[in-house]
Amino acid sequence: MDINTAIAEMHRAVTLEALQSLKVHYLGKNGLLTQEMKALGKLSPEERKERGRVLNEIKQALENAVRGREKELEAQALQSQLERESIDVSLPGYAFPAGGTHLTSQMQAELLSTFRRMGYSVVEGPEVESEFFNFDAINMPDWHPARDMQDTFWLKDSGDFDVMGPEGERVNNLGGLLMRTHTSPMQIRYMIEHTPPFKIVVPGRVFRYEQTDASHEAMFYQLEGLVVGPDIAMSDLKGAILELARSLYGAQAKARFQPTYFPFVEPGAQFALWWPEREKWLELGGSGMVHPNLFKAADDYRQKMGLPRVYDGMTGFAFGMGIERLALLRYGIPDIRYFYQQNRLSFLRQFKN
Ligand code: YSA
Repeated sequence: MDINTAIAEMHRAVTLEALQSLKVHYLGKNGLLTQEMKALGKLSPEERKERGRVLNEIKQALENAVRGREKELEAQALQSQLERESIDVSLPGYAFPAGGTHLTSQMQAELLSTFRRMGYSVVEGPEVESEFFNFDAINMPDWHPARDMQDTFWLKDSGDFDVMGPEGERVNNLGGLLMRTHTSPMQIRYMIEHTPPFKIVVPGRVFRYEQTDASHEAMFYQLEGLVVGPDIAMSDLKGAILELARSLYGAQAKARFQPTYFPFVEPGAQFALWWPEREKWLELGGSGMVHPNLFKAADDYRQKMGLPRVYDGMTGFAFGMGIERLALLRYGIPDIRYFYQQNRLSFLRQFKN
């Protein structure tokens, strides 16, 4: 074994693993130096003493060489790790995409805040509705031709639902289940559970089984309004819609009512708002004075549930409008299908708030 060769090899080791195997090769249990140490026993005492001293010096020198190289390699490893993991704080960061409020939600929030200012409460109702609330209770029994005006998604095999009274007796049959075709069923739901006077608006999704086109979606949002009290008149309805027009389009805005038919109001009127800036009328929805049959339906239901009748002598107005329709007209959007079906971010981002 040549000590100079051994030390030179150790200095040339480029990794800690290579150095470790050299250490084993020379100093390990069966290493070259260890073998020479073991051979000492065969020498005479004189020779053993001298050879032993030399071998110890060699051992010392090899161990020093291993330790020295180990330190160098460890320092190198640390250095390259630091270089690898260093962070350049001056590099530009990543911009994380932030979401925005959907155009329909923005429109809805604006409408709700207008009505809140006028003292209305905001309530919501179920999207899966019964035939009873969606049609029968609002004066559209199953023979009524007006049912055809709103093609319906029925829930498959939903069966009929019964409502039980306080004594466990069958109070009402709610018919089958469907996706509500408008927000009007909330008129009856609310009247059953509350005592007048009240003013509510009901925002929500509605569903119609119909061919989509530039102004018709199968799923869209409506805003329903209902005001009931002892002396509510048609002029109150006109005042509320005019206030809505002014809040959306400023002091010059106007509202227009034209007679039309909805089973749940008498008289009924469709309404439009005048947009002074563009000088045009925007047809927004339907409205009218609550039909006496709705008050009767609500009171009959209450009575069956053991609640007092509270709608005798009451009058009220109601209205319903399409929320997307308002946004379409306001921004001149050519097709309602941009809102949901195509999910096109380039469209939605134009209305980022
Ligand atoms: C009428 C009188 C009341 O006292 C209360 C409410 C109403 C509104 C009634 N419930 C209703 O749904 N009437 S409607 O079928 O004419 O729809 C109202 C508004 O919803 C429309 O004016 C339109 O703006 C919007 N709309 C209707 N079908 C639509 C639609 N928007 C998008 N896609 C469709 N398929």
